[in-house]
Amino acid sequence: MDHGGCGLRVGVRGNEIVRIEGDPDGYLNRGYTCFKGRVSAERLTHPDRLKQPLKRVGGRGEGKWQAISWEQALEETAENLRRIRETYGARAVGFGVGMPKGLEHFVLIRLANLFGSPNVVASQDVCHAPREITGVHTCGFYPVADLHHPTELMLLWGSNLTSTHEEGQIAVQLLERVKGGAKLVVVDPRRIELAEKADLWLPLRPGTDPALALGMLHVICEESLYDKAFVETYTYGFEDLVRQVKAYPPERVAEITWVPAEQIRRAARMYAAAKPAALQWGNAVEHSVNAFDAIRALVCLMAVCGNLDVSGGNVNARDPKIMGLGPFVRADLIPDKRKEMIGAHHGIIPRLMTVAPAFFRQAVLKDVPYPVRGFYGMCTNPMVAWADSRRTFETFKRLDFVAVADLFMTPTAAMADIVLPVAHQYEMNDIGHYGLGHGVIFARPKIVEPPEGCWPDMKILNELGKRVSSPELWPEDHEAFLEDVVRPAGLTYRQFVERGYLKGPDRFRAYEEKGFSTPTGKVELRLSTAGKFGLTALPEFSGFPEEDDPDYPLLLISAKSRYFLHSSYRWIRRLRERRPHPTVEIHPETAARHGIGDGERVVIETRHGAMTQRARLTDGLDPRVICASPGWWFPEGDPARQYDWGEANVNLLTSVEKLGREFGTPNLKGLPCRLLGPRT
Ligand SMILES: Nc1nc2c(c(=O)[nH]1)N[C@H]1C(S)=C(S)[C@@H](COP(=O)(O)OP(=O)(O)OC[C@H]3O[C@@H](n4cnc5c(=O)[nH]c(N)nc54)[C@H](O)[C@@H]3O)O[C@H]1N2
Ligand SMILES: Nc1nc2c(c(=O)[nH]1)N[C@H]1C(S)=C(S)[C@@H](COP(=O)(O)OP(=O)(O)OC[C@H]3O[C@@H](n4cnc5c(=O)[nH]c(N)nc54)[C@H](O)[C@@H]3O)O[C@H]1N2
Ligand SMILES: [Mo]
Repeated sequence: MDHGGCGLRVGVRGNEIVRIEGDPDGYLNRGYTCFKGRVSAERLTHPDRLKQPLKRVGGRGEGKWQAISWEQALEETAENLRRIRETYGARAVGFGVGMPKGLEHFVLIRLANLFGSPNVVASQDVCHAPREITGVHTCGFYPVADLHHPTELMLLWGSNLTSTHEEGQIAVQLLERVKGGAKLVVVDPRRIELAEKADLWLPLRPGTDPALALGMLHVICEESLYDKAFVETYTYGFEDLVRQVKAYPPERVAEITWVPAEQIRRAARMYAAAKPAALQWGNAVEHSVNAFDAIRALVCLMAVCGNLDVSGGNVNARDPKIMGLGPFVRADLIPDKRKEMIGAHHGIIPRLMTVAPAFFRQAVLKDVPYPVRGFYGMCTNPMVAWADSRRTFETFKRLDFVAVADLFMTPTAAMADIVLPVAHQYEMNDIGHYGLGHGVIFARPKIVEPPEGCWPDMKILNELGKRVSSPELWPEDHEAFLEDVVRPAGLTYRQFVERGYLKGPDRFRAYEEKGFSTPTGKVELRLSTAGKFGLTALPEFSGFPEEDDPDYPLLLISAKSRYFLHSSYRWIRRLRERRPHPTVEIHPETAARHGIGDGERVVIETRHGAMTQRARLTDGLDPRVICASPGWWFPEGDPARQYDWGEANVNLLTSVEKLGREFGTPNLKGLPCRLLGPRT
């Protein structure tokens, strides 16, 4: 569930879930599950859960609703989408998704394709797409840290695994490797739990990841610590990379990153000496305009040390025999997508197939590159999740039509014309981890029946699809999608459920036979396609994400809470009890200078906006850095103010003025800020 992929054992009485625990046979979690997982059944029975479709009756965002039937909700949604298509063309509707949960993500892309719109709007600009696509351009695949085989060293880079377990990289597996003798090196501005256990912790200045990686490459090249045989045979542009990293001696990098030169040398030597080493990276490398450079530099690091596609290194996880993504989403029906999508106008990197929220909002607000007037969103809460929440608010005000499918009312659902109540993962048959590039899919069979008015997203999309595109392209029953995915494996969905999961074969060093799937057939330390695509050929550090600003002397970062998923679940009592208020981590010295005490409300301000959280004093970060909690709004707040997204939400402080060219990524971390407070 969520991002985890944890196998769960669920106790059921009647139609009620009474107990949840980790399944010892779970392929990824081996019995572990987080607290958020154990209390997840509270989502189903919560009194505020949406249970019937709603139609807006007051002004948009006023919080006045009328309950309507599913038939009416689907008809009105379809009618509005068709009307917009007739007036402005199919591309004038954006289909919004958030973090992928199950197969619904891909059914939505299919709906967009069949409707005729190239515009699937998603937070992939700040979530995995930079890592995946940069990986593909550099080495032909998405290099995932192999937590399943012995390794000598884990380099954990901007990834808070004990809280986030991102995409099924469950921390227990990493800890297993550490117990087995692997060294642990952590690169994170905060002394996270795993930093406490680490052999070496590099508390870098936020936003300087490319410089640190280049500094490590400098040491490895200078001291000749790289894997000569691999570099010789399987890389392209090594001499250029060596020349490039000459400009990043540890002493210079220390000034940029705040990490002492000796520690940079030590980390580089440790990583290079470990055979193999796995690099587990997180969101932090893609939460800045320099994402492409940071990730390129890290893939180069993996490559020159011979850690790509080896057991215990960073692997090319091979899919089991299941239906491919392209056929599933019917990519064939929209051949011009790449040229037509909003992002094309902004010159984004080839292979990025979603539209960055920053570009989507330009289309709605300024008609650039063409007008967009409709939005269908599910599994997403853009009002809080996208950088620059005020701009998002303006965008939702300007759209002609907005439909949102969710479990609960949210600030985004509050801005809709039609709200569609969905079934929870426990209330439908589904498949997890499809399309994530981890080489494994999980069965998520239905455990209990949903409330009568709640439909699985897949069913909603299937019924909507029949109304806005050729009905014969949609199955009669949405569960046919589940069968489609596993049919190539020779299984029915039921048989798949019996197995629990399907995994591709462990195969390493495929390059020895076939080379790498890049234009040169090698790992492209220098990108051979750089000229053609207007990309920089070699990784570089082109400056801080945002310039230093004497009026805003602190640097703001954020880190996800283990008790919530982004903006979700603040309405779940047992989670909220653990974290009743949004908090910002502040070093005691900094707090003292501002006269701020632990627990006091403080205003955090950047050039782009201000918001309020409560101080949590900790010496686990540099006095020049503060770390806020992302995703906050208040389910108990004022419906007419869309549940107070304007109070404590980090994305009031971010902006989309400056974007990374490759993915349209804004700066979410490393923002110059200041503290005003305490406030009563
Ligand atoms: N409980 C929980 N689990 C989640 C999620 C959730 O919201 N809640 N979200 C899921 C999703 S969609 C994702 S993408 C993953 C993300 O999982 P992670 O990648 O772990 O996400 P974050 O918490 O954003 O950031 C990780 C770490 O980056 C550090 N950091 C901040 N700035 C910098 C920097 O400039 N450089 C470096 N090197 N580090 C920095 C932070 O201190 C933090 O410890 O988690 C998934 N799992
Ligand atoms: N400043 C800042 N901004 C960030 C980040 C950050 O670290 N800092 N992280 C970024 C990242 S990595 C990501 S992935 C995005 C996340 O962005 P989103 O995915 O948009 O954020 P969520 O808050 O998880 O919103 C998910 C919504 O889906 C609903 N939901 C849950 N299950 C279902 C379901 O089965 N069906 C439907 N229809 N709805 C469901 C939940 O109730 C919730 O309202 O945010 C990004 N934004
Ligand atoms: Mo994410």
